[in-house]
Amino acid sequence: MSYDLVVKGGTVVTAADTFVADVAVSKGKVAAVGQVAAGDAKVVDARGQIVIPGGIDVHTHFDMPFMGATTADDFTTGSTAAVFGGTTSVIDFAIQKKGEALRQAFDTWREKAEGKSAVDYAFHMIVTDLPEKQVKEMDKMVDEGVSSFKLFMAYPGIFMSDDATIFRALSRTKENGGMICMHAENGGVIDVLVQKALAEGKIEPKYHALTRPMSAEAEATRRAIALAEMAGVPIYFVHLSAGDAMDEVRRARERGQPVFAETCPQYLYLSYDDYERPGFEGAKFVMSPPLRPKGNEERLWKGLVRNDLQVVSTDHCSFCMKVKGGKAGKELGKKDFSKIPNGAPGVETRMLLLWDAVSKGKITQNRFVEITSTTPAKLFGLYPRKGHLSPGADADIVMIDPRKKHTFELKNLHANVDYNPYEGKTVDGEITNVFVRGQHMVEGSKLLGRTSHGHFLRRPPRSFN
Ligand code: DUC
Ligand code: ZN
Ligand code: ZN
Repeated sequence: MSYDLVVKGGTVVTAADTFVADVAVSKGKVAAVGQVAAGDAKVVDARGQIVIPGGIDVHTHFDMPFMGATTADDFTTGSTAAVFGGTTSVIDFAIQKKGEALRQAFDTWREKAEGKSAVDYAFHMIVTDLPEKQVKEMDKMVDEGVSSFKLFMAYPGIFMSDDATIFRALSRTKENGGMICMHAENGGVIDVLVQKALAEGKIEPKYHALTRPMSAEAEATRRAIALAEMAGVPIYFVHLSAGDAMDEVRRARERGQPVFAETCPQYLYLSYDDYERPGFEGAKFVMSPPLRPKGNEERLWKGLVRNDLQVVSTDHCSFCMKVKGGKAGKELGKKDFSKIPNGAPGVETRMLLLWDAVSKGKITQNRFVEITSTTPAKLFGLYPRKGHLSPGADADIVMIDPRKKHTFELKNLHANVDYNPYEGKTVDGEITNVFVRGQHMVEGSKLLGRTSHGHFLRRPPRSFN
């Protein structure tokens, strides 16, 4: 058997096992895992390094218009940041404008991504408008490989759906095999709290967090779980931040309901205290849901260990602080926290932040692979093509040198954004090589592959109930 590439002698870590092996690649696919004769193949020495299936980030927003701004990263810069950070596939969000056909939103986002992504990409569809006559459009999207839909219980007037719309969408996924991804925060209550704070002259970034309490997330999570139960379908919670919301997920799972949830590194590593930074600094951390008080992160870590939470994604939604390239920044909200574009970067830092947790003994190596790659692939129809290193899988391979340390510095990161939430933080481990479908994309700090290498991934309907 002849191969194109052999990643030689590394410690292969999958969600299930850890073993020393070579990974042989032929025509972009894993051809063998074991001891192989490299022959004429290109050999990359992985001795002493960790070899894992490429990270899958199921929550990014590239080239997204939102709150009077547009995210700093388009598909080119966002996917370049992803691949340097050890993420080889992303699922981004196409957004349906009110009154628009879902198909139109899909076409718009395909155009934004086509030929401009270093990593493979798929889409969820953000549904903002779903009258009864449009419900069947969801089926067409599932047929096109967009088999998950995000709905919002927050952002009234922009994204928020009422319970009837949510129930309609959930019920339709029973017919078409789609999955609903839910942004669970009680938008009506939050709006009242925001208006009250502003009327009292409370305008600083920290009031973003103080007007979005944990119970607003827990209540919406509980309500969405009940709606999914009535519809008889699974549900997936995006960017779960609050321990109290996680408890709702845990209780539902203990009852046997198919409920899943992701959290994000910002909720594991940052806290409300970051809003108290001097001046307008707190705006860097304005995202929804907001960062929570110290102590909450320990509940989430426990939840990741116990499988109350199944995935860590990023919600990469990068806005610059200042105007850049004609795009407005977070300074839009200098005099009113409610006008700060919500979101923060994270796609490049996720894998190492989580590897650091392995090194510090918070999670095992296998759990690290499970929550960053294997389970995301399984829940969103990419498995076994993605999320695992076994013959027949795409050769999306990441090498981490566990003997090295890495310090996050804006000047070395690849996102097109003027700050980094983890600036100066040193973590254990360094990403040394990244391959996407066998193509050597990253070696150290060098980009070897093209930023047009990524393919659109059609995802099949859900295979579980
Ligand atoms: N949360 C954010 O922080 N940004 C984009 C949308 C969202 O739900
Ligand atoms: Zn959201
Ligand atoms: Zn998001």
